[in-house]
Amino acid sequence: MADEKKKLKEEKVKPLLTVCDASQEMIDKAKTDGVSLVFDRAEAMKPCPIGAEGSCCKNCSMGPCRLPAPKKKGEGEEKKRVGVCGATIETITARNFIRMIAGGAAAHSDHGRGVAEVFLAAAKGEIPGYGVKDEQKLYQLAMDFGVDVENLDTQEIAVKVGELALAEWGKQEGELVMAKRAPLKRQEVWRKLGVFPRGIDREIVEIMHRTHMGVDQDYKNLIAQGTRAALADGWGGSLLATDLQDILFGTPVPVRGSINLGVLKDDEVNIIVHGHEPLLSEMIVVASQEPELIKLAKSKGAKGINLAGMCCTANEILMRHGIPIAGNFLQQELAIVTGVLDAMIVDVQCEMQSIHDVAQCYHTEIITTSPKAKISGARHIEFEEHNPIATAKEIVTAAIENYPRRKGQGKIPSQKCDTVVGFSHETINYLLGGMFRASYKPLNDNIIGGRIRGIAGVVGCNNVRTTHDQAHLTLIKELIKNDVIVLTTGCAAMACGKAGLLLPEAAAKYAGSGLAEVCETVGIPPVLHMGSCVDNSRILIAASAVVKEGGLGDDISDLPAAGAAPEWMSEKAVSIGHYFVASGVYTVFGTTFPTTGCEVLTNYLFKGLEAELGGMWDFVEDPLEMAQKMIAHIDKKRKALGLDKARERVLYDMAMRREMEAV
Ligand code: BF8
Repeated sequence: MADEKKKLKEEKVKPLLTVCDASQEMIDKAKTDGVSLVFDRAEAMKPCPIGAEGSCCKNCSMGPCRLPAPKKKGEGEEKKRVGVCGATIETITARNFIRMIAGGAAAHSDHGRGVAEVFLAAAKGEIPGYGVKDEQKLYQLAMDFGVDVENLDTQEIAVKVGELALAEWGKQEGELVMAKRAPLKRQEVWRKLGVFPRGIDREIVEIMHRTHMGVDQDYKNLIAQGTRAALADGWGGSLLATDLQDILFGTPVPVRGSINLGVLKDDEVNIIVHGHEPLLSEMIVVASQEPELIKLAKSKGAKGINLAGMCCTANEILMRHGIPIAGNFLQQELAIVTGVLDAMIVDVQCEMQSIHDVAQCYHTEIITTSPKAKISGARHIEFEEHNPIATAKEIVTAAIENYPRRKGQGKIPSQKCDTVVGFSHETINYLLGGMFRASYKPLNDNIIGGRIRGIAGVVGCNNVRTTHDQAHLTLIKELIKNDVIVLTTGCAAMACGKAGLLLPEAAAKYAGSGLAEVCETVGIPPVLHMGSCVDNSRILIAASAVVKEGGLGDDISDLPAAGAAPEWMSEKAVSIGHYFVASGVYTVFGTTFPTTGCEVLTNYLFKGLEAELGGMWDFVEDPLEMAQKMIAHIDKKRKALGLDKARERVLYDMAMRREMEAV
């Protein structure tokens, strides 16, 4: 550990851009080609220190009011920190923070609404090619909504579920139905604090109202509304998106795939689907396998059509179809730099506008598909949701037509790694307990017995302000080494995939002896890929299932568990982080934290919230220190549950065993 710390310290002097060799190769190629990338722009433009700390208010035209941290500390100094209207630094920072939650919750939830609309149309038989793939999950959701499953046929149930789900966005009164999947004690916490979410849209709009000039000027009251909106995201919009996608496209089961830029092929038409919604990409998978389109590709001189994913769309289609992943957030420009990408199809979220500029230097066609997300200058082929296969064929045809325009050979990095993905909550249940007695009991027993020390969710983005993928990998390796099983989603999951952590073999190589023993017995990796960012809701459901199984307390906040997003960058990450905190989880962010300009608010988020919600925020830059803090929290929870002795015993047994082996 001392060596690793020293290495990290040295790199701080001259930080690496990435720890991904394929990415470094393409960064070098871009330099030779004279192409500017996100890494170059980040070097040229340093973040505004006042904005980065959340201390700038631009919510009216009397400002912007910039309130840098005082050189001297103390209450008197803080009192001087007010905006033109008199808004205190606490109010300003809290407003900025919950506006980030609103942005993130809106992104996930509007994605979910889109899925619900398509689901309802598909249920009515209006979309050829889409239908119910997971009936059992449909019945489960129908029962949550109180639909009479006994007396209706599958189609009628699906229509009712679609209507009731869609109504959750516009609901004005009452409680969100899906949030009742949380443990009862957790629900009571929310009710007592008055933060049980109502309609999804309502909570987001209320943030925008309360943060308008001259409205809510009490930082705790502002954060409470942030809590309600974040919960509406995690237990509402995101959870509905996940469930409805599973019903429409199938609940993921473990599947092998491969990941990194090496999945591109120099003699095939390469198409990358990049974004978040699986609605169109599901049909692009179908279109790319159509014999007539493969024939067309061959007529242009290609050997076939090679489809790959990027960002969260990649997670969705890898989990359901085994389609390879080309890379995570910071690799989107790099895929174009290979010179062999014939089309990049984008829908919504996390698409850098610069992909269009980078594409100008090669031959790649950027095709936008959502009316909500166009890029100036890029080609737009709108996703016709009532006839998705027609749109998909048009897009694949455009990519094929572009293949002969490649400028020269291109260069594809050799790196690609095998992965096993698709650990939905249901799959974990089956794998642990067996098909006929699906249960979390073996997991709980192993946590109680101490082989597994605890559970960590490590999720989130890449951020160009820190070395690409490094914090994810350092943190996760340290956690599994200490017998903490890791659940992962989003770009963090892809970083793990590229480093070989999503393979069952990784248990013997990286995990502590207790965790390795469990993984080897069940045949799972020590890091479980659970999907895209909306699928963080799967982690909430898995945590609730662990509570309901018994023996580890009666609330999520009792579990020996922690969460982290070491390379976060998006507003969606803030919403996710806050719904984990509000669900009772100790949650740590790395790289930067958006309230550090206000000590009072930061203390409230990092310490004060624990007394109210059982979960709290933290910010740690060094990923090894982050791991130690998460493990300390896990141990604190083990102790509260009276499980510290069990682990000591297990460790003693292991030591004894090793000693015996040595003899
Ligand atoms: O939604 S992890 S960079 S791709 S925001 Fe974006 Fe972050 Fe990646 Fe998925 Ni999530």
